Amino acid sequence: MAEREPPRYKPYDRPAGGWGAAAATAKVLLEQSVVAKGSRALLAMNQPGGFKCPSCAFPDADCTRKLEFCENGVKALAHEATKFRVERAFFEQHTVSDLMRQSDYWLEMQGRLTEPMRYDAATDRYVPCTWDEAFATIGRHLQALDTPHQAEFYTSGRTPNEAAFLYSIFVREFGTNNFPDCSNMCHEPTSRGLPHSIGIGKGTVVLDDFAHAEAIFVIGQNPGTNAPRMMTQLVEARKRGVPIVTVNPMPERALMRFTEPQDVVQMATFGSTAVTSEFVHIRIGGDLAFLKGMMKVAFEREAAGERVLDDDFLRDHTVGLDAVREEVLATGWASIVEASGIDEAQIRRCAEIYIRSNATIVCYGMGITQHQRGSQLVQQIANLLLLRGNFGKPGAGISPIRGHSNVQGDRTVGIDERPSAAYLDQVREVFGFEPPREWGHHTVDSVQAMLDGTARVFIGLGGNFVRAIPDTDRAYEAMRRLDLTVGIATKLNRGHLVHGREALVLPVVSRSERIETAAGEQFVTIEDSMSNVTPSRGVLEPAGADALPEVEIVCRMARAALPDSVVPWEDYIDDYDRIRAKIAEVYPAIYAGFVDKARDPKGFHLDIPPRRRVWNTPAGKATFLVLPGLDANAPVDDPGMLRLATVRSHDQFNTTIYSYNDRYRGVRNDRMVLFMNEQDRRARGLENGARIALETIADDGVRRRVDGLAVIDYPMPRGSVAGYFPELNPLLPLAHHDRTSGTPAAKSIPVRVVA
Ligand SMILES: Nc1nc2c(c(=O)[nH]1)N[C@H]1C(S)=C(S)[C@@H](COP(=O)(O)OP(=O)(O)OC[C@H]3O[C@@H](n4cnc5c(=O)[nH]c(N)nc54)[C@H](O)[C@@H]3O)O[C@H]1N2
Ligand SMILES: Nc1nc2c(c(=O)[nH]1)N[C@H]1C(S)=C(S)[C@@H](COP(=O)(O)OP(=O)(O)OC[C@H]3O[C@@H](n4cnc5c(=O)[nH]c(N)nc54)[C@H](O)[C@@H]3O)O[C@H]1N2
Ligand SMILES: [Mo]
Repeated sequence: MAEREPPRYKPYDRPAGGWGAAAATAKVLLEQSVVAKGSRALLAMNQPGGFKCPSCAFPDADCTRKLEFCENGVKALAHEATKFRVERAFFEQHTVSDLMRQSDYWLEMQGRLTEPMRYDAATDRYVPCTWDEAFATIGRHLQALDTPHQAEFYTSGRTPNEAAFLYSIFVREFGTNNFPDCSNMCHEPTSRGLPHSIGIGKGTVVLDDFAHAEAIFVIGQNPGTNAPRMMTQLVEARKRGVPIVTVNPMPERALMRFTEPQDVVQMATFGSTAVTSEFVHIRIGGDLAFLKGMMKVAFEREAAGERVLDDDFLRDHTVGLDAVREEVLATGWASIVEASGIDEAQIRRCAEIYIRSNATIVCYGMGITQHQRGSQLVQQIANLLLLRGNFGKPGAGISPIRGHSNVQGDRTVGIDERPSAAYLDQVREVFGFEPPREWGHHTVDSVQAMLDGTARVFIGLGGNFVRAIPDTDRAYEAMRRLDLTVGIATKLNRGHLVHGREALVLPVVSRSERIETAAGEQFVTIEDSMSNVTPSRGVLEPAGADALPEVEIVCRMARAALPDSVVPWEDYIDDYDRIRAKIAEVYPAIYAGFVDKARDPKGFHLDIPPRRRVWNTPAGKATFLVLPGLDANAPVDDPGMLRLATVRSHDQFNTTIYSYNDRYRGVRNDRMVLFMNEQDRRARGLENGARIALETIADDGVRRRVDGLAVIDYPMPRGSVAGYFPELNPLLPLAHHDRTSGTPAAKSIPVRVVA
């Protein structure tokens, strides 16, 4: 592995996308030595009959586009299709303690896992084991627990519907609803907050709506990096003259200027599109105030006799407007301006854009959800959209942009720690066992259970739990006290090195690879961020002859843990249609006819009732919610306090680090970076580029500190700073989360600089 060059920081002033993206695409295929194989696979990615991109959850365009992938999709694929392998010889060479000293990047670059391994304490190494041994170990530990609630069953969002559904049935038959999952750290405020407003915890927009929108708001989201295919929608809208309002403490490059790699003329002429027409430079956590300000403008103008609200819609379809109007009008402008950091004139301009538009889409990401009032922020977006009837008409709606390619699907098919009674009744009906009724653990609860010592087994169906969760240092200690940890994965990661007394690492067949069973070739299904369910069929040979599909691993775990199970687990291993038939039985309202529908290469859309103006709320109507106050986080009384947002670089997928560069933010060869406003830096007497330490401000007696961060001048609002996830997770206290959903408030950590 090449030595790392010295870091460089230099503002990036060219458009995002374009030739830079094309070059990065070629580079990663070369690095992973998969130019031919990768290119072949790319022709099948997001194409009818092919497989779904393993990167983000943004839907594909219709099937007319020739190539349907982006720079970061290629990175995800290249890293999956890599020619490098982590085999038994690798583990012979490295003890787990040695591996612990390597970086996340280095671990990722070692390649694909190929055979099941178990931890051997005597040599501090992973050693090969058979699949039978692995399942027997899991069965033995699960059966030995005093109660099923001592086990935590994590899911990450790359797992397809079929495996996630069976996992949820297995765990419920086993007797617990402990389903921590990546969604608990991500769009849980959408899942938990939005149902109170519109009766469903999913977005209401489909891709085609972007072609009919008259205004688009992009709040707390960095699509140029994290959902690059969405740039096509934004660029096309902008070319039609649709105003695009971006609300972000960081002026993300792709949202400012973007060259469409698919646009031959733009590429040839080095042209680009100015994507954002109105940039709102919000302070971290200022969105509640900003949204309230826009609503205030609308209410003021309504009071002055202007017809700015959709009165018919409000009368026929909503409740609760009066109380919201009263609360918003009672909030003073000075406090709104102070809390958002945005002047009144700009808030009025944004409100004008909103009021003029007859069809508005609001897209949002982690900049909204990862605050202590994340669910309320989502509800405030719904409040704003309701004012002008922006549900159930073309070109309008709320559009949470989900993260993992199947995170929404996993939720839909049962990965839910707080299942409804109706759903549990249905499971009993279809499978013939009595599922547990008490709520289980979400991610934060499960970490707490490990800290308290009540959890004893952790099983991770994908993901990299220890790196994704808050309070890294304490979490490491807690994980090490467990009896058994199991990582079901494509790649070696830190989660396999921070392990329990016994530990297993089990390799899976990945998204881009063929699944062959005794019944022939199988495919899986994926639900994207806009509720389209599509088949995904891998085309490459599996990386390891000994890897198993996730479905088979789940079935065999279930059999090992539940020898007397009433569920015919063996039936599902070979024939995935049988699983889809069961999904259809458990969810008849949305999944009726699934077995046949799944064969349509273009997929199908799951019903979203608000699109029909049907509201499954207690009132039977869309519901305005009063959200008092202005800050998205609890106040902190400390004059030196900075709010820290932990964000993704352009070269990572969550805990997977592709390189140390962050092209659009002008950073090379460094991830230990703190983006800071120049005046905040000077006020602390620091040089640009100086290495400092950050400490969390918290009153729980735990000291949280990260050293060696380079302070970089960056156009951040005063008092707001940003750095990278997962390096900064040691600063994030477990207790600092959204009250409604338990989502860690990773965008608003109160910190101070220490010398
Ligand atoms: N290439 C790539 N693609 C990915 C991922 C990846 O890591 N790499 N991760 C996937 C996953 S799981 C997810 S959830 C998504 C995440 O996609 P995003 O939601 O785009 O994620 P982040 O990079 O965490 O941050 C989003 C933005 O929020 C802004 N922000 C921070 N604080 C605030 C605030 O208080 N208010 C506002 N308005 N904005 C704020 C940040 O400046 C940043 O631009 O992407 C998915 N796609
Ligand atoms: N501070 C801070 N913390 C955060 C966030 C943040 O913004 N800031 N974001 C949060 C968010 S939005 C999320 S979604 C979580 C992400 O948390 P996770 O989903 O747990 O993390 P990933 O890094 O996506 O998981 C990567 C690992 O998944 C495995 N993998 C990849 N593909 C497959 C597959 O097809 N099958 C299986 N079984 N395994 C596979 C590989 O071994 C890889 O190492 O992190 C959260 N944590
Ligand atoms: Mo996510």
